[in-house]
Amino acid sequence: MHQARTTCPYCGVGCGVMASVEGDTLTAVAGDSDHPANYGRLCVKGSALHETLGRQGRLTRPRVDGVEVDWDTALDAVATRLARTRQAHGDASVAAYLSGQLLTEDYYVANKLFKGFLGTPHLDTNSRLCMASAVAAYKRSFGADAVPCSYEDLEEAELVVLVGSNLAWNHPVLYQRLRTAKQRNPLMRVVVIDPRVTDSCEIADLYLGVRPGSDARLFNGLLAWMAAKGRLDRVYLDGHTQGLDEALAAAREDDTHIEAIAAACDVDPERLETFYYWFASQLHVVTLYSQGINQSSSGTDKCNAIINCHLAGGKIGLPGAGPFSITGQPNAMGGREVGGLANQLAAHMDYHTPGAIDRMTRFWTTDSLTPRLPPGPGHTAVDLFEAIERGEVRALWVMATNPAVSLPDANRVRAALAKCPLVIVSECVADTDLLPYADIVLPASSWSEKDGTVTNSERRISRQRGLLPPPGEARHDWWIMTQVARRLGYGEAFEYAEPCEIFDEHARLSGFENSLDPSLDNRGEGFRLFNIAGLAGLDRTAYDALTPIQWPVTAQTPGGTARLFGDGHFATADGRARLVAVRPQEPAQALSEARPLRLNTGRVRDQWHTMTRTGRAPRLMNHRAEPFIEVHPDDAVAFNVGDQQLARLTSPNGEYRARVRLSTGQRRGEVFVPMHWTDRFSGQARMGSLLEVHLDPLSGQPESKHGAVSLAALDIGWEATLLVAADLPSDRGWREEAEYWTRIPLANCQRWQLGGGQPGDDSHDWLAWVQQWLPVAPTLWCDDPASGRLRAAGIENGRLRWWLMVAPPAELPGLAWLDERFAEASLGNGIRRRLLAGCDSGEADSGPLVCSCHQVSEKAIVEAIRGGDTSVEALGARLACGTQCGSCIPELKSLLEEEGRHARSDKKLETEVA
Ligand SMILES: Nc1nc2c(c(=O)[nH]1)N[C@H]1C(S)=C(S)[C@@H](COP(=O)(O)OP(=O)(O)OC[C@H]3O[C@@H](n4cnc5c(=O)[nH]c(N)nc54)[C@H](O)[C@@H]3O)O[C@H]1N2
Ligand SMILES: Nc1nc2c(c(=O)[nH]1)N[C@H]1C(S)=C(S)[C@@H](COP(=O)(O)OP(=O)(O)OC[C@H]3O[C@@H](n4cnc5c(=O)[nH]c(N)nc54)[C@H](O)[C@@H]3O)O[C@H]1N2
Ligand code: SF4
Ligand SMILES: [Mo]
Repeated sequence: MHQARTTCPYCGVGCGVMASVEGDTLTAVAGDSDHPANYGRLCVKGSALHETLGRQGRLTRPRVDGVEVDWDTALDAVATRLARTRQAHGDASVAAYLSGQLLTEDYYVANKLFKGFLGTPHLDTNSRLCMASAVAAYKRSFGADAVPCSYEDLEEAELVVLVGSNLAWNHPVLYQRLRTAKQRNPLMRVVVIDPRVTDSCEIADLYLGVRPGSDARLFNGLLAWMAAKGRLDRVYLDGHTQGLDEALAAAREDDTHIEAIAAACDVDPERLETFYYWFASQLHVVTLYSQGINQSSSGTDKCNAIINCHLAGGKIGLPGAGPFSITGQPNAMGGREVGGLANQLAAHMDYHTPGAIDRMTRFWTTDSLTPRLPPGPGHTAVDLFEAIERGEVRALWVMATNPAVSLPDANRVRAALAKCPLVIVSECVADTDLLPYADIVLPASSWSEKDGTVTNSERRISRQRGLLPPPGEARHDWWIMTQVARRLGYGEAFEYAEPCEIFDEHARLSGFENSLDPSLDNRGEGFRLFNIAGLAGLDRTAYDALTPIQWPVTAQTPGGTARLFGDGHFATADGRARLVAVRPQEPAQALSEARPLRLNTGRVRDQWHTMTRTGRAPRLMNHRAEPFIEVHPDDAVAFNVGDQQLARLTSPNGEYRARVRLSTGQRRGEVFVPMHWTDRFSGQARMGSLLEVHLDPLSGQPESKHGAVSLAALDIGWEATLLVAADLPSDRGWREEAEYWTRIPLANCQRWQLGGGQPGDDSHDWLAWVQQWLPVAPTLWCDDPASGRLRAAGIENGRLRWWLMVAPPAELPGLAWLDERFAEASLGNGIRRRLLAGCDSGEADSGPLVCSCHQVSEKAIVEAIRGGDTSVEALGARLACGTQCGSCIPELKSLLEEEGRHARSDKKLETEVA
């Protein structure tokens, strides 16, 4: 066994991971205590990483037109078909759609191949759905796509504003760092701005539950307030910025009275002014923003409205200060560095950067090859799929993303993919919603096998290390592309033997004709802030030993750079930052009588995107086992849906079916749904099918947070839970028959949650039904015709093969016990007798899991609280919940509060009665 350092492949925090490897197996993970992103911590997703690995469910052989082939045949097919398409329809008829989950080395090769040698500008990335607005705003203000801050700034701030970010769930380790810093510094304040009460509110001193989409008005109001109260930093503004007057004039076009802004944002005026006062009176302020800001039809402006306030107060370039766009994917930043966005070239050069195309051409020229870069930017993600629909783009290579799920109006995207003459998909897992559209499927290596670098949210470059051999014939993404390049005649430009050679070229390009001295006087035309020339020339050993480092890394800053713009010089031609005039816009998607509810979409704590990884770890399925619709209780009454009932959301584009969760943290008139469920996991729970396309005109980022939908109960006659042994075929029959289905992988069986039939119709013959779909006849059953309830089980050769309960899932027994029975080689008589009850003691389901690390249920926690535990620490001491990764601490706190409230109102009742 040996231990190796690598980096977590999930979120942009970029935690260092210590992996234990035994032979070909990664047996355990722990936080790397030396890594400056996490200092030893991991969140629940990170600590379950080893449970998501294994050969099962992986793609292991290339496939062409549905037939498994060897690599030579597959690569020949890719090369010939790409060449044929270009010959018949021109360079711009081929395109690539990439992802912030590729390593920098993969990304670099893709960009070089498509833009440099295939000569097409159409290469974009899922970062368009994620970071594009933040990038566009940084460039407008700073002249470069540069995040000024470090994680330490969160700890050193006096005020941290979380706006449009649910940090507690989506960047949990950073949230833990912030939480700890706040405990150490009682003067630190945290403000959360989000239409939804999220777990991040746990540490909030002030919460502003804004009307969705109203953030630009709120920050414009702040700018005007600072000006009115004499809180502008005139010295900083005069010395280092431009554009204050225009920005202020734009902010003053709307009524700047606190009451007017508060009304527009639908928040309490006093609370709003408190926030303004806190922001204006502290110097050390970090505003951390994410998808609640970016994913908007005016996201770039919203980012700039935030940046304006920081520039106006001189709250930037200092410890504990700055506008901090937190990135989502592990390598969203790396993609930005190599030119993964269609409007960029590479190494932070744009098409319009003077001399850039020529510089790139010279840099990529070899003895016998001259690249042919396109003259201008290509289609951004959503436009790209429209160009496919129109038949202009006729060949698409997708790597490490799933546009059939994650793009808005995803059903239309699917239709475009179905029409596209050539779809190539590089993917790790065998079963995704995208693969049915692929003509050529290429099996890619995955985390723990891949070798390269990623850049996290604070510009820190870390190594992901290849520790295990890829399964079967899976290959690294960069290798696949170099093989295709060779077949197309570009071999000489792609002669990489290993990732360190690609990284070296990337590092050299960053310093190529780039002024090395980042002082103002020396900034020539070609100056780019992104510069890692100090990391050029690393050989294999040095590359393997690379420790995490923040760019820029140059001869002057060999140890990296924690904070940018400390000298007040920005990357614009005159060195000054720009304040931008922002005119607040409403969400582009209008509400109407037919679609009265605002649709908010986002993430849950234990799942990652389309669940291709996290869906493989049963313990991550318990926090939110089914897709859901979060609804305010008053709306539930108005729309006639009940807690835990099945319901549907509709828009003209699609329908979404899931279970209702009532939540007072939800504003009235708004619903929230998770982004994670696909057709692999549920019948109709893809949020992307509900959204219409509305793009930010500056960044091309779609508005994924402000859809419009209607809500209604799903009219059905029955609900059932079916557990099926993992090795039995999961027949599609019951999926097609059900009005609602969700598949939930457990350790030893698959759980199917089903709903169907007509209300009031109880004529279903369940024993016949089960025999229709499963090869094992019912062995035990008990039913209650009066209530329509039934429980049954199928046993074969002493082994439990399936278990069925027809009743609402609220009546489920704890499934852990039953799941274990599926692993038993022979069920004893005593156990058989208890099977229908589904448990040892006749206990009901222990409910959702709160602590995924120690598998502690909500029910156990509530019992402990009722038994006298009054703090997170006490609960931890008794049940161990919250003691490992800490991700569930906000939920523990809210359970403590909730129970405390109940106890108080019970007491009140008692006194009143007395
Ligand atoms: N567990 C988990 N973590 C993840 C991911 C994951 O899939 N799962 N994905 C990663 C990725 S790629 C990303 S991009 C990040 C995203 O991280 P976040 O941006 O934190 O994630 P979201 O849940 O999409 O949205 C954040 C919040 O924006 C709020 N919001 C919606 N509309 C508005 C608005 O008009 N104004 C304001 N102020 N807020 C609004 C939502 O209610 C939500 O709470 O997470 C990363 N981390
Ligand atoms: N409505 C709505 N839509 C959204 C969002 C939202 O908040 N609301 N968020 C948006 C955001 S911020 C993001 S980042 C996207 C995410 O959405 P996607 O990128 O579509 O989701 P993933 O599930 O991460 O897709 C990654 C795929 O690549 C595969 N993969 C993983 N690693 C590798 C690799 O190394 N090589 C290859 N070849 N394949 C690999 C995985 O198995 C998986 O199928 O969704 C966006 N869409
Ligand atoms: S916070 Fe969690 S998901 Fe994000 S990098 Fe760290 S361990 Fe991975
Ligand atoms: Mo993202």
